[in-house]
Amino acid sequence: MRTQVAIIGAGPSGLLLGHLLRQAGVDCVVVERRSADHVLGRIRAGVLETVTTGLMTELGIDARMKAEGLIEEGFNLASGDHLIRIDITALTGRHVTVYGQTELTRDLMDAAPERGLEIVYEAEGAALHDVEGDAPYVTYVKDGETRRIDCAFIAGCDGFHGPSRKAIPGRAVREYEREYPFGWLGILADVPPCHPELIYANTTRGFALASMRSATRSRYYIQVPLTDRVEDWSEDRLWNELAARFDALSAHGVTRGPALEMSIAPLRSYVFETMRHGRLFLAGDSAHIVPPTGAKGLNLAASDVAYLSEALIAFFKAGDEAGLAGYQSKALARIWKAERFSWYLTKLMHRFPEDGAFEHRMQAAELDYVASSRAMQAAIAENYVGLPL
Ligand code: FAS
Ligand code: PHB
Repeated sequence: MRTQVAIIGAGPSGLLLGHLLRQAGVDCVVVERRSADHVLGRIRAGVLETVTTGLMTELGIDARMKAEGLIEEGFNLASGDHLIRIDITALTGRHVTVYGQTELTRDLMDAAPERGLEIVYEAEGAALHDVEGDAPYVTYVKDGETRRIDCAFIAGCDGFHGPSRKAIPGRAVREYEREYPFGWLGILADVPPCHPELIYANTTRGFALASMRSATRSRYYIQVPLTDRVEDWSEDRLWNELAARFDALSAHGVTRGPALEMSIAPLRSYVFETMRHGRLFLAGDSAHIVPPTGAKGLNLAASDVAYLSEALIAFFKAGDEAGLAGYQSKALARIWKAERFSWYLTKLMHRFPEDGAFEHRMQAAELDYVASSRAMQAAIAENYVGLPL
């Protein structure tokens, strides 16, 4: 088959890009390795910046998000036994929306058929060809048959473990990485949140995050050593740990209940700066990873897609190549600022194995300064709600 843009990956990046291109009349096809149910089964991000919600509104696929999403006008950092509320609306005039990535992905998937967005699920072995030429193509295997998509451009939206980065020759690659010496153990449960807003806590027992998906569904995380496996944690052990970290801090205390999901995610900062190579463009986790402390991962994917869709549409509609030429530098400017913010909050809020009493005092002093400084709170707030495009 032939199309204008072949998109690899049906996560938020690939689906948002596909819908934006189709809405502008640009032909595209999304090729996804997994089934739709598998993609929806991954529990990931929970906080959406207005950049992300704005794309859903631009697409007219925002009805459920507006009905079910929670508008959050502040969030909390906790040092020891007290909360520091960051009043993001008073400080920035903006807000964030709590609406799970799973639900956003579901909305985008559900809207695909009526909008003519073709998604090929369970497409195995996607491979990229001739990305340095003028006639790139993608091959994959579906139901035992090898298929080919000839296109003008390939969008690598295939996440951190996908094939797109590997299609770029080593001579062209610039990448930066930092791995953190701990992971996040997460639990999703149908229990009311312990607090009306998110709490990021730096406790003597380690970092913990109290988040939510709705007034009846909570999402919690605690920092765990990299050697921990999810099998090492019974639900009771995790609820006990969460109660120890949040009961004294939160308005309602931790409510326990059966886990809908429990998983451990590693933390890393990663930027693959070669976001364009020939006719291949990378967007989302295929090009960058942030520690989830700043709630930036999904939102960075959205800003990449906002830039890339605009550039591709200008090319196909007006023959204008300026956006494509400027995509990488424009996306990287926002990516690196989000990487900095996520790294800053991760260093501030986690207990690093190599740290001692002095480093813990530095964290306490920084949080004490945040508590006393409107300027610092404003700096944190404007990064948390998302820097302008
Ligand atoms: P995704 O990884 O979501 O999607 C890539 C898609 O490409 C997947 O569906 C994959 O199956 C597909 N794919 C891969 N290889 C392929 C191939 N060969 N052929 C075809 N398709 C292929 N962000 C936050 O803000 N908060 C969080 O709490 C948070 N938690 C996270 C936990 C985990 C375990 C992970 C991995 C990420 C987390 N993130 C979080 C970040 C996450 O939300 C990403 O930023 C977001 O999913 C980015 O979306 P995509 O770029 O679409 O990548
Ligand atoms: C979540 O609800 O999953 C969540 C919220 C904020 C973060 C990370 C994860 O920073």
